[in-house]
Amino acid sequence: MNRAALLVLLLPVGAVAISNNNAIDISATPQLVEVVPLPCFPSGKLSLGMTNTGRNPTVADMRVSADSALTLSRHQFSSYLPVGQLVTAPLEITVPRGTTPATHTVDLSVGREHLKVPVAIKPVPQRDDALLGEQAVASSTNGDMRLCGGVDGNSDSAQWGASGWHDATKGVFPDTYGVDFLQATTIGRVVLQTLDSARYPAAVMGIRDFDIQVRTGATWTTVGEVRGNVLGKVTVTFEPRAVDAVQLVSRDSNDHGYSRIVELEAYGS
Ligand SMILES: [Ca+2]
Repeated sequence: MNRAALLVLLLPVGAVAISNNNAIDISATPQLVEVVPLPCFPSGKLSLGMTNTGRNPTVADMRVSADSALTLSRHQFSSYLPVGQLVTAPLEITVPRGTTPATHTVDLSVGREHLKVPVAIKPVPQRDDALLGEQAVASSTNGDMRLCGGVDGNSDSAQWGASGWHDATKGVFPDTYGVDFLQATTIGRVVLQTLDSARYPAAVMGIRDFDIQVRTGATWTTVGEVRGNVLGKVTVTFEPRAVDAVQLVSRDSNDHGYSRIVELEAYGS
């Protein structure tokens, strides 16, 4: 083979290597993801990463795929990549209620680079709190907040931004927040945890006036009324009964602005 032929063979190989982003490292944290088949249960969170290990900045496209059992919040992660710097993006993985426990895989690829991340579908855990992880229903949800934030099992006001809920109708009441059960569930105690932190005390920012209502068939019944609350945690008890839904009706907050819930819980007794 003469030198000209050798160059013709080598040059395209080099070009292909660059266009396939062979200098991109793929990473994912954690390395094993667990998913609970409940609509508002916090699980299935993965941080996708790309690191440019080449010599020049570039733009890279990560393909994100999985088998049909898994629902992915994104199928692509595209980013400008400076040299030597980890760039990340969140991926949320959910599965429908009733999905059989098993291990699946999320496939990440950039050019010829691949990474497979195992995803373990877990059984639904035993829950004393009948609202935990169930699909929340609200009159409105502020754009900065998550509808699931009030039933995700996290009642830490310090993590308000990631794990709280408030409505989208500032200064307008009532607001409602609750859960529709899939089947009648016995409830006799509801616990409200409203925003209560050193910076934002309940007496300043929390829910002040509220009713607890339960629904049987199409009929809502008020089982508790609280007025003038200044506490972060309020428990409302009533005679246990089988109900189809539970909701909090917020009638005012201490700042007369938003209805803020860090966690709403409901128990049989
Ligand atoms: Ca929460």
